[in-house]
Amino acid sequence: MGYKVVVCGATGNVGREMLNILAERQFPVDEIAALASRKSMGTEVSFGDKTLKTKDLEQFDFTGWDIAFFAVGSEATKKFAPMAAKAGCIVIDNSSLYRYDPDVPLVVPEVNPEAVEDYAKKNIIANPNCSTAQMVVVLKPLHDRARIKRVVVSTYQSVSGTGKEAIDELWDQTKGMYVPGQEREPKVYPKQIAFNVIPHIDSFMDSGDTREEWKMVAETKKIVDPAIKVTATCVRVPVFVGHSEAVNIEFEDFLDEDEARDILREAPGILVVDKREDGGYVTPVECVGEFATFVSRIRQDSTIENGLNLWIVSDNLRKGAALNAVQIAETLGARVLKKG
Ligand code: 11C
Repeated sequence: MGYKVVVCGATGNVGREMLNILAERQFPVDEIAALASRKSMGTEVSFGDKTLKTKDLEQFDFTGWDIAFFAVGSEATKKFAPMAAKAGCIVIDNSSLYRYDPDVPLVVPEVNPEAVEDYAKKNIIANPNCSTAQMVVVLKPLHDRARIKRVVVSTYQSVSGTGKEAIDELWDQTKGMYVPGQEREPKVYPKQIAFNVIPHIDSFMDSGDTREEWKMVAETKKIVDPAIKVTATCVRVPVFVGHSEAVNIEFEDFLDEDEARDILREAPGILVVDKREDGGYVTPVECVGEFATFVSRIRQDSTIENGLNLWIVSDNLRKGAALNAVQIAETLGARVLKKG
Protein backbone atom coordinates (compact mmCIF):
# COMPACT_ATOMS: atom_id res chain seq x y z
CA MET A 1 0.00 0.00 0.00
CA GLY A 2 1.28 3.45 -0.93
CA TYR A 3 0.30 7.07 -0.38
CA LYS A 4 -2.34 9.42 -1.71
CA VAL A 5 -0.25 12.40 -2.81
CA VAL A 6 -1.16 15.93 -3.85
CA VAL A 7 1.18 18.33 -5.68
CA CYS A 8 0.00 21.94 -5.38
CA GLY A 9 1.54 24.28 -7.93
CA ALA A 10 2.05 21.43 -10.38
CA THR A 11 2.54 23.68 -13.44
CA GLY A 12 5.44 25.69 -11.92
CA ASN A 13 9.15 24.88 -12.23
CA VAL A 14 9.32 23.29 -8.78
CA GLY A 15 5.95 21.50 -9.00
CA ARG A 16 6.93 19.86 -12.29
CA GLU A 17 10.25 18.75 -10.78
CA MET A 18 8.36 17.31 -7.79
CA LEU A 19 6.29 15.15 -10.15
CA ASN A 20 9.43 14.08 -12.06
CA ILE A 21 11.30 13.18 -8.89
CA LEU A 22 8.36 11.31 -7.30
CA ALA A 23 8.28 9.18 -10.46
CA GLU A 24 12.08 8.84 -10.82
CA ARG A 25 12.54 7.73 -7.21
CA GLN A 26 9.48 5.48 -7.38
CA PHE A 27 7.87 7.06 -4.36
CA PRO A 28 5.05 4.66 -3.41
CA VAL A 29 2.07 6.54 -4.84
CA ASP A 30 -1.40 4.97 -4.87
CA GLU A 31 -3.13 8.04 -6.19
CA ILE A 32 -1.88 11.46 -7.23
CA ALA A 33 -3.58 14.81 -7.79
CA ALA A 34 -1.86 17.69 -9.58
CA LEU A 35 -3.34 21.04 -8.52
CA ALA A 36 -2.88 24.52 -9.94
CA SER A 37 -4.50 27.93 -9.80
CA ARG A 38 -7.79 28.30 -11.65
CA LYS A 39 -6.12 30.01 -14.61
CA SER A 40 -3.83 26.97 -15.17
CA MET A 41 -6.59 24.42 -14.51
CA GLY A 42 -6.66 21.65 -17.11
CA THR A 43 -2.98 22.07 -18.04
CA GLU A 44 -1.34 18.72 -18.69
CA VAL A 45 1.72 17.75 -16.64
CA SER A 46 3.87 14.61 -16.77
CA PHE A 47 4.14 12.07 -14.00
CA GLY A 48 6.49 9.32 -15.20
CA ASP A 49 4.90 7.90 -18.33
CA LYS A 50 1.47 9.26 -17.38
CA THR A 51 -0.08 12.62 -18.13
CA LEU A 52 -2.13 14.34 -15.43
CA LYS A 53 -4.62 17.14 -15.95
CA THR A 54 -4.36 19.79 -13.27
CA LYS A 55 -7.33 20.42 -11.00
CA ASP A 56 -8.36 23.63 -9.26
CA LEU A 57 -6.59 24.12 -5.91
CA GLU A 58 -9.47 26.36 -4.71
CA GLN A 59 -12.01 23.55 -5.03
CA PHE A 60 -9.90 20.65 -3.80
CA ASP A 61 -10.90 18.66 -0.71
CA PHE A 62 -7.76 17.35 1.04
CA THR A 63 -9.71 14.93 3.26
CA GLY A 64 -8.35 11.39 2.92
CA TRP A 65 -5.09 12.46 1.21
CA ASP A 66 -1.82 11.59 3.01
CA ILE A 67 0.79 14.09 1.83
CA ALA A 68 0.50 17.44 0.02
CA PHE A 69 3.56 19.06 -1.55
CA PHE A 70 3.09 22.83 -1.73
CA ALA A 71 5.05 24.88 -4.28
CA VAL A 72 2.73 27.85 -4.68
CA GLY A 73 4.29 30.88 -2.99
CA SER A 74 3.48 32.39 0.37
CA GLU A 75 0.03 33.91 -0.33
CA ALA A 76 -1.59 30.73 -1.63
CA THR A 77 0.28 28.69 0.98
CA LYS A 78 -1.17 30.87 3.74
CA LYS A 79 -4.67 30.18 2.47
CA PHE A 80 -4.53 26.51 1.49
CA ALA A 81 -1.80 24.81 3.56
CA PRO A 82 -3.70 25.15 6.87
CA MET A 83 -6.83 23.80 5.14
CA ALA A 84 -4.92 20.74 3.93
CA ALA A 85 -3.26 20.26 7.34
CA LYS A 86 -6.58 20.55 9.18
CA ALA A 87 -8.07 17.94 6.86
CA GLY A 88 -5.39 15.51 8.12
CA CYS A 89 -3.07 15.74 5.12
CA ILE A 90 0.61 16.35 6.01
CA VAL A 91 1.90 19.41 4.18
CA ILE A 92 5.48 19.61 2.90
CA ASP A 93 5.84 23.29 2.10
CA ASN A 94 8.42 24.86 -0.18
CA SER A 95 7.58 28.49 0.68
CA SER A 96 9.26 30.50 3.42
CA LEU A 97 5.99 30.99 5.33
CA TYR A 98 6.45 28.34 8.05
CA ARG A 99 10.24 27.86 8.06
CA TYR A 100 10.91 29.96 11.16
CA ASP A 101 7.84 28.77 13.10
CA PRO A 102 9.07 26.88 16.20
CA ASP A 103 6.15 24.45 15.80
CA VAL A 104 7.17 23.50 12.26
CA PRO A 105 10.24 21.36 11.57
CA LEU A 106 12.61 22.60 8.86
CA VAL A 107 14.22 19.54 7.37
CA VAL A 108 17.12 18.51 5.18
CA PRO A 109 17.06 14.72 5.44
CA GLU A 110 20.86 14.26 5.25
CA VAL A 111 21.22 16.67 8.20
CA ASN A 112 18.27 16.49 10.63
CA PRO A 113 16.02 13.59 9.52
CA GLU A 114 14.74 13.07 13.08
CA ALA A 115 13.02 16.48 12.92
CA VAL A 116 10.25 15.07 10.65
CA GLU A 117 8.89 13.34 13.75
CA ASP A 118 7.86 16.79 15.08
CA TYR A 119 5.43 17.37 12.20
CA ALA A 120 2.25 16.84 14.22
CA LYS A 121 1.91 20.22 16.00
CA LYS A 122 0.79 21.85 12.76
CA ASN A 123 0.82 18.88 10.36
CA ILE A 124 3.31 20.91 8.32
CA ILE A 125 6.99 20.33 7.50
CA ALA A 126 8.98 23.15 5.88
CA ASN A 127 11.47 22.79 3.05
CA PRO A 128 14.41 25.23 3.26
CA ASN A 129 15.56 27.86 0.80
CA CYS A 130 17.62 26.40 -2.06
CA SER A 131 20.85 28.18 -1.18
CA THR A 132 20.61 26.92 2.41
CA ALA A 133 19.80 23.30 1.54
CA GLN A 134 22.91 22.69 -0.55
CA MET A 135 25.15 24.44 1.97
CA VAL A 136 23.97 22.61 5.10
CA VAL A 137 24.39 19.18 3.48
CA VAL A 138 28.09 20.04 3.28
CA LEU A 139 28.43 21.86 6.61
CA LYS A 140 26.90 19.10 8.74
CA PRO A 141 29.54 16.34 8.38
CA LEU A 142 32.33 18.91 8.80
CA HIS A 143 30.62 20.38 11.87
CA ASP A 144 30.31 16.90 13.42
CA ARG A 145 34.08 16.47 13.10
CA ALA A 146 35.53 19.91 13.92
CA ARG A 147 32.69 22.22 15.19
CA ILE A 148 32.03 25.15 12.87
CA LYS A 149 32.33 28.60 14.45
CA ARG A 150 31.67 30.86 11.47
CA VAL A 151 30.76 30.63 7.79
CA VAL A 152 31.31 33.35 5.18
CA VAL A 153 29.40 32.52 2.00
CA SER A 154 28.97 34.25 -1.35
CA THR A 155 26.34 32.78 -3.64
CA TYR A 156 26.05 32.75 -7.42
CA GLN A 157 22.35 31.99 -7.91
CA SER A 158 20.63 31.05 -11.15
CA VAL A 159 17.55 32.82 -12.49
CA SER A 160 15.35 29.70 -12.15
CA GLY A 161 15.35 30.50 -8.41
CA THR A 162 13.12 33.46 -9.28
CA GLY A 163 10.80 31.57 -11.63
CA LYS A 164 9.76 31.20 -15.24
CA GLU A 165 9.51 34.93 -16.03
CA ALA A 166 13.12 35.35 -14.94
CA ILE A 167 14.26 32.49 -17.17
CA ASP A 168 12.46 34.23 -20.05
CA GLU A 169 14.02 37.58 -19.14
CA LEU A 170 17.56 36.18 -19.26
CA TRP A 171 16.84 34.42 -22.56
CA ASP A 172 15.18 37.46 -24.17
CA GLN A 173 17.81 39.94 -22.95
CA THR A 174 20.61 37.70 -24.18
CA LYS A 175 19.02 37.42 -27.65
CA GLY A 176 18.25 41.13 -27.59
CA MET A 177 21.95 41.95 -27.24
CA TYR A 178 22.51 40.56 -30.75
CA VAL A 179 19.25 41.22 -32.58
CA PRO A 180 18.55 44.91 -33.27
CA GLY A 181 15.00 45.85 -32.28
CA GLN A 182 14.69 42.96 -29.79
CA GLU A 183 16.45 44.66 -26.87
CA ARG A 184 14.62 43.98 -23.57
CA GLU A 185 14.48 46.33 -20.59
CA PRO A 186 14.73 44.67 -17.15
CA LYS A 187 11.27 43.79 -15.78
CA VAL A 188 11.74 40.94 -13.31
CA TYR A 189 15.10 42.15 -11.99
CA PRO A 190 15.94 45.77 -11.11
CA LYS A 191 18.96 45.72 -13.46
CA GLN A 192 20.04 43.88 -16.61
CA ILE A 193 20.75 40.21 -15.87
CA ALA A 194 22.20 39.14 -19.25
CA PHE A 195 26.03 39.41 -19.19
CA ASN A 196 25.80 40.93 -15.71
CA VAL A 197 25.60 39.99 -12.01
CA ILE A 198 23.21 41.51 -9.47
CA PRO A 199 24.11 41.60 -5.74
CA HIS A 200 20.48 41.56 -4.64
CA ILE A 201 18.11 38.62 -4.05
CA ASP A 202 14.74 39.10 -2.32
CA SER A 203 13.87 42.30 -0.44
CA PHE A 204 16.17 44.57 1.58
CA MET A 205 16.01 44.49 5.38
CA ASP A 206 16.82 47.33 7.81
CA SER A 207 20.21 45.76 8.53
CA GLY A 208 21.24 46.21 4.88
CA ASP A 209 21.17 42.45 4.32
CA THR A 210 18.67 41.04 1.87
CA ARG A 211 16.09 38.52 3.02
CA GLU A 212 17.83 35.81 1.02
CA GLU A 213 21.00 36.49 3.05
CA TRP A 214 19.03 36.48 6.30
CA LYS A 215 17.38 33.17 5.34
CA MET A 216 20.78 31.50 4.96
CA VAL A 217 21.70 32.63 8.49
CA ALA A 218 18.41 31.72 10.20
CA GLU A 219 17.90 28.42 8.40
CA THR A 220 21.45 27.15 8.97
CA LYS A 221 20.97 27.80 12.68
CA LYS A 222 17.62 25.99 12.77
CA ILE A 223 18.75 22.98 10.73
CA VAL A 224 22.36 22.45 11.86
CA ASP A 225 23.23 24.33 15.05
CA PRO A 226 22.14 27.72 16.50
CA ALA A 227 25.77 28.32 17.56
CA ILE A 228 27.04 28.59 13.97
CA LYS A 229 27.54 32.18 12.83
CA VAL A 230 26.83 32.79 9.14
CA THR A 231 27.34 35.88 7.03
CA ALA A 232 26.16 35.80 3.41
CA THR A 233 26.25 37.84 0.22
CA CYS A 234 23.71 36.53 -2.29
CA VAL A 235 24.21 37.35 -5.95
CA ARG A 236 22.08 36.60 -9.02
CA VAL A 237 24.07 35.47 -12.04
CA PRO A 238 23.10 34.84 -15.69
CA VAL A 239 22.82 31.06 -15.31
CA PHE A 240 19.54 29.26 -16.01
CA VAL A 241 19.73 26.41 -13.44
CA GLY A 242 22.21 25.60 -10.67
CA HIS A 243 23.25 27.65 -7.66
CA SER A 244 26.95 27.92 -6.75
CA GLU A 245 28.49 29.00 -3.46
CA ALA A 246 32.01 30.01 -2.43
CA VAL A 247 32.21 29.11 1.25
CA ASN A 248 34.80 29.97 3.88
CA ILE A 249 34.51 27.99 7.12
CA GLU A 250 36.20 28.64 10.45
CA PHE A 251 36.31 25.67 12.85
CA GLU A 252 36.94 25.24 16.58
CA ASP A 253 39.36 22.37 15.85
CA PHE A 254 41.92 21.93 13.12
CA LEU A 255 40.62 20.05 10.08
CA ASP A 256 43.06 19.10 7.40
CA GLU A 257 41.91 19.56 3.78
CA ASP A 258 42.56 15.88 2.94
CA GLU A 259 40.53 14.71 5.91
CA ALA A 260 37.73 17.15 4.96
CA ARG A 261 37.76 15.69 1.44
CA ASP A 262 37.51 12.14 2.85
CA ILE A 263 34.68 13.11 5.21
CA LEU A 264 32.72 14.70 2.38
CA ARG A 265 33.32 11.69 0.09
CA GLU A 266 31.60 9.49 2.71
CA ALA A 267 28.79 11.92 3.49
CA PRO A 268 25.24 11.33 2.17
CA GLY A 269 24.04 13.38 -0.80
CA ILE A 270 27.50 14.71 -1.70
CA LEU A 271 29.79 14.08 -4.66
CA VAL A 272 33.33 15.41 -4.35
CA VAL A 273 34.92 16.46 -7.65
CA ASP A 274 38.16 18.08 -6.65
CA LYS A 275 41.15 17.71 -8.95
CA ARG A 276 43.67 20.51 -8.87
CA GLU A 277 43.82 20.85 -12.62
CA ASP A 278 41.99 22.66 -15.42
CA GLY A 279 38.32 21.67 -15.28
CA GLY A 280 38.77 19.55 -12.14
CA TYR A 281 35.73 21.11 -10.44
CA VAL A 282 31.98 21.27 -11.04
CA THR A 283 30.13 24.20 -12.60
CA PRO A 284 26.35 24.77 -12.57
CA VAL A 285 25.67 23.49 -16.10
CA GLU A 286 27.04 20.09 -15.08
CA CYS A 287 24.79 19.73 -12.04
CA VAL A 288 21.45 20.23 -13.83
CA GLY A 289 19.14 17.25 -13.39
CA GLU A 290 21.42 15.65 -10.78
CA PHE A 291 20.44 14.61 -7.27
CA ALA A 292 23.86 15.25 -5.69
CA THR A 293 25.34 18.35 -4.15
CA PHE A 294 28.83 18.74 -5.64
CA VAL A 295 31.86 19.97 -3.71
CA SER A 296 35.06 21.19 -5.36
CA ARG A 297 38.06 23.45 -4.59
CA ILE A 298 38.51 22.10 -1.02
CA ARG A 299 41.54 23.83 0.43
CA GLN A 300 43.03 25.18 3.63
CA ASP A 301 42.53 28.87 4.44
CA SER A 302 45.94 29.76 5.80
CA THR A 303 44.84 33.26 6.94
CA ILE A 304 43.03 31.86 10.00
CA GLU A 305 43.90 29.14 12.50
CA ASN A 306 41.34 26.50 11.54
CA GLY A 307 39.90 27.41 8.17
CA LEU A 308 38.80 25.80 4.94
CA ASN A 309 37.55 27.15 1.63
CA LEU A 310 35.31 25.21 -0.70
CA TRP A 311 32.95 25.50 -3.67
CA ILE A 312 29.45 24.00 -3.61
CA VAL A 313 27.17 23.54 -6.63
CA SER A 314 23.72 21.98 -6.86
CA ASP A 315 20.58 21.97 -8.99
CA ASN A 316 18.46 24.53 -7.15
CA LEU A 317 15.20 23.09 -8.48
CA ARG A 318 16.19 19.62 -7.21
CA LYS A 319 18.20 19.56 -3.94
CA GLY A 320 17.20 23.17 -3.42
CA ALA A 321 13.49 22.46 -3.71
CA ALA A 322 11.75 19.43 -5.25
CA LEU A 323 14.26 16.70 -4.40
CA ASN A 324 14.57 17.81 -0.78
CA ALA A 325 10.75 17.88 -0.49
CA VAL A 326 10.47 14.32 -1.85
CA GLN A 327 13.30 13.20 0.47
CA ILE A 328 11.30 14.68 3.37
CA ALA A 329 8.32 12.56 2.28
CA GLU A 330 10.55 9.47 2.05
CA THR A 331 11.91 10.17 5.55
CA LEU A 332 8.41 10.74 6.90
CA GLY A 333 7.35 7.46 5.29
CA ALA A 334 10.26 5.52 6.78
CA ARG A 335 10.13 7.04 10.27
CA VAL A 336 6.46 7.86 10.85
CA LEU A 337 3.84 6.75 8.35
CA LYS A 338 5.40 3.38 7.42
CA LYS A 339 3.28 2.58 4.38
CA GLY A 340 4.56 1.45 1.02
C1 11C B 1 16.26 32.31 -5.31
N1 11C B 1 16.57 31.11 -3.25
O1 11C B 1 17.21 31.71 -5.83
C2 11C B 1 15.61 31.81 -4.05
C3 11C B 1 14.40 30.99 -4.42
O2 11C B 1 12.71 31.14 0.01
O3 11C B 1 12.22 29.41 -1.15
C4 11C B 1 13.70 30.32 -3.28
C5 11C B 1 13.10 31.27 -2.31
C6 11C B 1 12.64 30.56 -1.08
O4 11C B 1 15.76 33.33 -5.77
